Amino acid sequence: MSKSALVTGVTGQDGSYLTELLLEKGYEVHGVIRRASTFNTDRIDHVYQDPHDPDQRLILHHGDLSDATMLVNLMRDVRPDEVYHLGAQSHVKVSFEMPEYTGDVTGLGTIRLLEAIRASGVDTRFYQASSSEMFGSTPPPQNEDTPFHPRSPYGAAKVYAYWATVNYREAYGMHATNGILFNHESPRRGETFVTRKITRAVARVAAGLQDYLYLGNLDAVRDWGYAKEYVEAQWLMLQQPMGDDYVVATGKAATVRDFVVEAFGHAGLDWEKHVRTDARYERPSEVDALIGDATKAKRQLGWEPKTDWRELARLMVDADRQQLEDQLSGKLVRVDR
Ligand code: NDP
Ligand code: GDR
Repeated sequence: MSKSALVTGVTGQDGSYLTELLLEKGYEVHGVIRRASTFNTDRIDHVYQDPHDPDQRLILHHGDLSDATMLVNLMRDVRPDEVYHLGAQSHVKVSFEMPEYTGDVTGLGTIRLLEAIRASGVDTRFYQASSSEMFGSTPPPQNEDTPFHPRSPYGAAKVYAYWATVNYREAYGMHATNGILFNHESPRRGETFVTRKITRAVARVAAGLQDYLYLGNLDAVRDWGYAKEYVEAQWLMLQQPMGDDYVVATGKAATVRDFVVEAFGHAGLDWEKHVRTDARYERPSEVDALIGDATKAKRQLGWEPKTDWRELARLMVDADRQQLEDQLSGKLVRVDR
């Protein structure tokens, strides 16, 4: 019999790549989507079949991480073999503007889901989308033993969710796992995260539609990997006999400025003519440097990154240029890269 998985955050960057991977592996996938006044399923439309098709293997459910009753009902009805908890208010800068909401959804939302598993009595495996933001100001390299020192309401909420996951493993013997993922990007990355903001701007500048790109701190160091590869690590973690915690990263460092130089250079543009800084994009407290040590994931999961940040910058620029060209020529734009 084929396995079933429940994915929160199915409409997000990771949710869409993970859904593709699980469908390829023969899973029945249940995704939680938020009710919105506009369509919000762009990233998964290409794998969504006609809901009237009896062989449909991607089933979407309306829900929200703030609604505990709904989560219990869903868990009881679906009884998934695996739960991938990717849903969150995931933007660090926004978390300073909406700290309480971020704590509720990103922190408490995880406890609600863990309690829904317990309340429904379903025997399942649980993946928590933990983050390198939990390390905050603790200097690199960071691994599973590095102490947390979050620098934002988002980071603090993820630390809460991390420990909740560890606690449910210890208290109730749950197969519960934290994937501590470092920044991972793709052509499907949300448009307000720095890499995508840069590559979209490069496409528009190259097309003569925009002159300037405004950014905040150019000196921040990040370890950027390719999202499509990182969801494979998420799946591998839930195939292990026991729940555990794993860092997933490339181990390679670059500054925001380095990424800008690579992205503009790839389109034959001089970044210094087009990039300006604006303090509105700075955070009240910054995370200066994140560089991961994924030795444990390599050893225990057999997982290794393949795409480095330079290649990633180039593939994202190419995708944004193509998408803009399609838009300008009036072609239907589908996210199926
Ligand atoms: P995205 O921001 O692209 O996706 C977030 C998802 O969560 C979306 O599907 C969103 O729905 C959903 N969501 C937001 N609020 C709620 C809510 N109240 N109830 C239910 N669903 C909600 O994030 P990514 O795909 O990049 O990241 C996936 C997870 O991994 C997140 O938890 C993130 O914090 C974490 N993470 C991400 C890293 C990265 O570099 N990408 C690194 C480490 C951790 P909608 O589409 O309707 O907005
Ligand atoms: P981050 O990603 O905060 O690391 O969180 P983001 O791309 O937002 O910022 C990375 C770095 O770039 C600097 N920066 C800017 N950032 C944005 N968004 N916009 C700008 O204009 C800008 N200029 C400079 C930031 O200050 C920061 O140092 C991401 C999210 O996906 C989280 O959910 C995830 O947990 C972590 O990665 C790991």
